[in-house]
Amino acid sequence: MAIHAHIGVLAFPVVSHAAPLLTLVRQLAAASSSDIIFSFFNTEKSNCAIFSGQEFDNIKAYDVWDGTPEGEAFSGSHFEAMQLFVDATPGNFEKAMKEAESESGLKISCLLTDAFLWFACDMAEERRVPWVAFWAASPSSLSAHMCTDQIWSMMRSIGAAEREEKTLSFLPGMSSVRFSDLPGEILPENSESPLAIMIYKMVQKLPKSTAVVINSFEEIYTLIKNDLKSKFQNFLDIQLSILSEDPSIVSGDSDQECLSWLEKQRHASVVYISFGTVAEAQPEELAALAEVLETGEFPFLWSMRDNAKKLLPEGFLNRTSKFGMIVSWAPQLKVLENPSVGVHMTHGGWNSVLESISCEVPMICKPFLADQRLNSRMVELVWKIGVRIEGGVITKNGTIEALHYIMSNETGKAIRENLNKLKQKAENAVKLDGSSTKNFKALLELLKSSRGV
Ligand code: U2F
Repeated sequence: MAIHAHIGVLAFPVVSHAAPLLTLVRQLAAASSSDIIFSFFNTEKSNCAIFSGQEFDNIKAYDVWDGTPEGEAFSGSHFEAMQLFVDATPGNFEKAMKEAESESGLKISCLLTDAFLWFACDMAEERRVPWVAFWAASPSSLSAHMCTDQIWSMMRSIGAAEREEKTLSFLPGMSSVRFSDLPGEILPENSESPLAIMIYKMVQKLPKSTAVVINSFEEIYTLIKNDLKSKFQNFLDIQLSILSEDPSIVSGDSDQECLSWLEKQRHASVVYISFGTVAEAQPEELAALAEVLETGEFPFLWSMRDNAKKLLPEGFLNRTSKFGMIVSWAPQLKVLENPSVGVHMTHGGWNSVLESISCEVPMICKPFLADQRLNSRMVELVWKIGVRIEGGVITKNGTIEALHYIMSNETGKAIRENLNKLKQKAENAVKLDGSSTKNFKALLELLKSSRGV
């Protein structure tokens, strides 16, 4: 079959952005019967993490420079890595795109990029091709970012003290959300941070995109969705968490070990803890959580980066080894699917929230940054599928209270019923005539109709 379109996919190299983008691309490639090729541009490290050595038909991965000066080994934080990468854009992408065009003999006919990469708007204009932007975080955070100017002007009219409790009732679907729940990048005092600058530039460019794609399902947020639809030429919700059947998900002995351990636990008894790929809890918060797990003998599976383990109380691992397990990376979707998991203690990252919904696991949210406070609010007050840890800080009492709330028959039952209803909606969205399926087909048609030269 003749190839019609060459899609240049530009990823933002953090797991929770690049992995769902690859999931989307894999679904598109599988559905497009070889008339589209995808060149996937991402840093080497991120490509290694998300492809895990696998190859997929019609998708070719290209490594772009991550910005680390040649000959230097990078040893900084996530944020420093992000900054180096941002400084290397768009030149690093341009270089790899030329290589892909020359190898395939096909000009890139459409750009499908992480929405953060706002400069793709200019690239697409220069190349006279469509720009499809993929927003990896939650719909409510996109909605809030798109209203940054309005939020600033409201903030000028209220005192700093009022921010804590005052809600964003002037924004559609946000009446339960407080100013203090907003992502830090929206706040005027952070407007000079590199991430805030990047997102603000994106806000200016997104209305020019041919389409904005988001990992979600329309039925979860009608008012916000309608508002977003009015702001963009095309706004497409595609439910990736349910669509994805990632073969890399159980990727090694340690994954298998933790799934086998779960098999031996009682139904809905295990507390699964993960604060995602970026957030770091304070040492005193880790200590409080460890104490609750140990004294209450709660069965737990804790996904914790190696560098955080040294912050645990001395002897904790030995003393809890009969009922707990700590891993540096868990096959999260498989873990949440396991019936022994009773509660998901999460930072409220968007992918984690969606995964908890699709596996019907109640959440205890401990938000840290970005859209996590917003998502936690929606979890607790709008969807009523979990609780936000009191005061947003892990304390002994707050954790015990939240665990009892979820584990108790009455409140836990209501949460599980709400989860079940949402999960049904998510499943309906990916049925043949579901909203997500329709949006997916619309996106596929859009990509197909872009023509290589
Ligand atoms: C940033 O979020 P994170 O990457 O910290 O968190 P998530 O959006 O929840 O994504 C984490 C993904 O990593 C997977 C998990 C999710 O798909 O299943 N994972 C895993 O498989 N095993 C583990 O041990 C731990 C995680 C940001 F901080 C958030 O505020 C945003 O909402 C998010 C999306 O933009 O990106």
